[in-house]
Amino acid sequence: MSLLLDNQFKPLPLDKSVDTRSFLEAVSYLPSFFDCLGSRVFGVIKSDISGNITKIKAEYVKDPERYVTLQDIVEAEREAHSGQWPKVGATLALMWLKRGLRFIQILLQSLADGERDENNPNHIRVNVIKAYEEALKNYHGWLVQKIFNAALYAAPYRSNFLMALSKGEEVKEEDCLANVRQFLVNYTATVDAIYEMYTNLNAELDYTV
Ligand code: 0SG
Repeated sequence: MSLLLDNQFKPLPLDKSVDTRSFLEAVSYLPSFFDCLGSRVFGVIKSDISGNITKIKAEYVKDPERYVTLQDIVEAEREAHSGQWPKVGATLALMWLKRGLRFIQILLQSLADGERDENNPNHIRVNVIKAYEEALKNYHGWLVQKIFNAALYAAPYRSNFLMALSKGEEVKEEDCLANVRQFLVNYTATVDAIYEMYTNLNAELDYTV
């Protein structure tokens, strides 16, 4: 079975609101995926993403009936912390988490679209660099960009990466990519909806770390 299809994101309703409980359930499977990527450099990324998820969940469990959608949490924090918002609590955690989710989206889409380095067809560096430049690079200063370069050299081979997505089973590349495409439908809609919400609420920040 496919790791991605086992943990699909839910379709969005017409108003494109993101249900907090379903979202937290879907993203909770992401951190463990980093364990099968091999290198210790992925530990840094895993703990960053896990920290974001923990912060959002901590806010949600305070009042699940009030925080039905992610927007409910962000708006409640805007009211409660008007001086610091949006650089606060779950709003900040979701701002960063959505960038990591966008990175994953662009990486998977690029693989599904068959983009590759013809001289190194079993490498995924071109796909990773594309995802990094579009989703994260603008928010990283030189030190974090150096961490990215280290992570890039630890990137798994395409065949191993696709096998990890298939939970270690030998699956035909075309079948695995078909699963990736199916996973991306709801996943992309969810990530787009979160970005749109940050734009509409004027909650996006562009500082670098
Ligand atoms: C398959 C090959 C993959 C290669 C992967 C390369 C990926 C890029 C690697 C970049 C390395 C990133 C290391 C971490 C960087 C972090 O500093 C930044 C900023 O982190 C935020 O800083 C925190 O996330 C915030 O936490 S919070 O929950 O408490 O709110 C907060 O601390 C904030 C600073 O706050 S402030 O001082 O402003 O108040 N994190 C990122 O850039 C996100 C990195 C996500 C990478 C996703 C990669 C996915 C790879 C998937 C592979 C399938």
